[in-house]
Amino acid sequence: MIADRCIVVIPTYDEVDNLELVVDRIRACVPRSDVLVVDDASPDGTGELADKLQAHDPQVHVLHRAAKEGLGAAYLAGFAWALERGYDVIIEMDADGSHLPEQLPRLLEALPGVDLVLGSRWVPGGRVVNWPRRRELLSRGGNLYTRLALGLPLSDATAGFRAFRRHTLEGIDLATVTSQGYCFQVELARRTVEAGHRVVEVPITFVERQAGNSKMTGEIVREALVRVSQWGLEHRISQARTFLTRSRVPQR
Ligand SMILES: Nc1nc2c(ncn2[C@@H]2O[C@H](COP(=O)(O)OP(=O)(O)OP(=O)(O)O)[C@@H](O)[C@H]2O)c(=O)[nH]1
Ligand SMILES: [Mg+2]
Repeated sequence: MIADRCIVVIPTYDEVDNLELVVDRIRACVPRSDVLVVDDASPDGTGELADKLQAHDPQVHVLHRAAKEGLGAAYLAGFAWALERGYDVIIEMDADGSHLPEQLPRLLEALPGVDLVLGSRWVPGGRVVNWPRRRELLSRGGNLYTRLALGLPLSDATAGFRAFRRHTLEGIDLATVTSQGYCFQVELARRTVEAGHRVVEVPITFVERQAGNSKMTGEIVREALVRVSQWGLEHRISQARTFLTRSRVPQR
């Protein structure tokens, strides 16, 4: 396990005030892990800052993308980069300080014997700090709806602090993943569970960003609502089909 090659993939858009601290903390907390910053041509100079960090540390890498295409597309590009280079463990993490690098070891410790570890706010021991009530309600409500609609046995399917084994990502047809915002996290969690992979949730502390602006938009919420409802309907139809097939009286 300790010999596994790990990489933390961090998508960034306008995170110039957050990136250096988060990268430093990751390198201090899990020195054996590499870091890949996936920047979508941030106008605030985040990409240039990432280049500077890379120049000083051979374990920091940067993937520059031409334009802002959303969290999902950035992660897919980062995963492809990491899989091509043979990493065994691929970790998702935000740049804004909401995910604590100090809790990375906790995620990695839970990985033996499972395929995906989710850092979860909504399991016992998980918590949020300084999050506006409105955001907490949105996250709790969204997760409850997701669980009920999709029958997913997860408390925090929208969480973005996770550790995948490479074979878990290889077992998902990433070319067909099209979600952009939070929904990307739900889509990956759902596909992982459907592929029969083992998922565990470990409690994390999620801290509201102190610098920079949230990229959350109404469109991101709308995308999640529409897609989760669609997948929920498909899930129920397939359950009903299975039930009808099983309950059919055998014909002679
Ligand atoms: N490369 C890239 N990164 C993005 C994009 N949108 C968001 N990000 C990054 O994805 C991470 C999560 O985005 P946030 O803006 O923090 O969104 P959030 O965590 O859902 O919202 P808050 O809780 O309000 O911060 C951050 O590191 C962002 O910089 C994008 O289009 N491209
Ligand atoms: Mg954030």
